[in-house]
Amino acid sequence: MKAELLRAVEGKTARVVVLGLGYVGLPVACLFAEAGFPVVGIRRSQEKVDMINRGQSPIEGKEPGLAELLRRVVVGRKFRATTDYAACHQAQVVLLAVETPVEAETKKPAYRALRSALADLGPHLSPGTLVIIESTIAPRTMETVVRPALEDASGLRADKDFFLANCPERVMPGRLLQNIREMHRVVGGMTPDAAELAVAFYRHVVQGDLDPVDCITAEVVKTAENAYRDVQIAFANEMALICEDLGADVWQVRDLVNKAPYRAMHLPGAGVGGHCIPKDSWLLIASGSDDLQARIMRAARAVNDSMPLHMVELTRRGLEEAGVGLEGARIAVLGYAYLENSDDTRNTPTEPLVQALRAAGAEVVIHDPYVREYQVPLGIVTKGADCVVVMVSHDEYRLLNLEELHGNLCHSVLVDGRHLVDKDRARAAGFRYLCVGDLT
Ligand code: SAJ
Repeated sequence: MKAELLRAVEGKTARVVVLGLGYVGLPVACLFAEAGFPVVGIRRSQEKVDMINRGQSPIEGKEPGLAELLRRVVVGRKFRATTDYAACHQAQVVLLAVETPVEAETKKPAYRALRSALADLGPHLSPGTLVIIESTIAPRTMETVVRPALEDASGLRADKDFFLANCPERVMPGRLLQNIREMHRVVGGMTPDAAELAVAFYRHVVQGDLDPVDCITAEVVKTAENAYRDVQIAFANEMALICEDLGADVWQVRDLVNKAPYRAMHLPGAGVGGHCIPKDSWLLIASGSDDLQARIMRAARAVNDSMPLHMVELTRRGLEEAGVGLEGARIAVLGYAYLENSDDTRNTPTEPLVQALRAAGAEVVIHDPYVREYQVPLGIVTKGADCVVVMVSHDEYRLLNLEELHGNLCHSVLVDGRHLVDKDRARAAGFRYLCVGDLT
């Protein structure tokens, strides 16, 4: 079984199916098609499938090379999309890249999409297939969720009839193709054979290291690398709050701290969004026994989740200094995406900010050049506003004409959640300027 599959993988004749054609699945499918494999992608939305089969990428935002690559592999008939899971029947390698969020209240893994994909794949799973989970999953998920779900749905036995691996994705919006090609990857196998087959498969696309490990290690590495980042960002945010309280400028403090060797203080900001960082600490913690403490990670999540509400307090303070109450104030919020120059709005910090401002009685209008429903011209959004709140450091906002903006506003309060606007320039243009981490 292994030798036959290894030959097909090394010879690039193995039929590949990618389940989930989102930010992870679509670029992966295109890259394996470009490498020469026959690839079929499966997505539930017929509209998105039709778009992809026309060679059009459903992913907006700046993704260098993706639209061209997709067009090339579709025209070259190396890649097609479908909604029909029956395409899995012919597959020799199945990549699964579906969302794995956590429940809002319990913070426990919400595996609806994962379980649904496994249940749909199972009946079409053929003996000798390599199944690779690219989604980020809590440690022990391969053993306690993926293996039993596939065995029950297929009637086959993992390791005996098919191979199971976990190769967590490491992609970032804005750099999807580059990340997949260049990033080192941890390749977890339920057996050494599974890891060996997965390494041979990824070698056709990945230039970085491919490190074969067992599945629990792969699951821990992926969730830990993002929990680590969340803690680093929380430290920067806590420093911002301390500097505001002490009358220091956290941005200057950060620059000077980072001159010390081995320091790399992250950027404070208006909050931590996205489909990775806010949830992966919870995925990591969820896997442990009930008496597992994980105090630092829980505290980091609380600090980062508090930042949008801190932005509300800075807005309240700026308006009060201008003699305006939050209730009835017109507030222009710049940026709804969770990340600069991206259309991705998952877990955006702007949402809790807007909800809290509206709950306080403010009239809130939103602008975002990348998010369709908020692409109203900036001049219209800010017209007559009492306050502008910068939540995302889109390039467009770096070029704000502050004098023009000042003339457009009723009260000139500027609250900067990303240290985007130069403090002296803002004040010279007549703004009452407050920045997260710097109230000097
Ligand atoms: N953020 C800060 N301060 C920072 C860095 C980020 O407030 O110093 C905020 C961002 O504004 C955003 C959120 O955190 O709201 C997440 O930003 P991110 O740069 O971590 O971007 P993501 O969510 O796309 O994270 C991905 C992750 N990649 C994967 O999970 C494969 C993460 O591991 C990467 O480190 C990160 O990209 C990256 O480095 O760009």
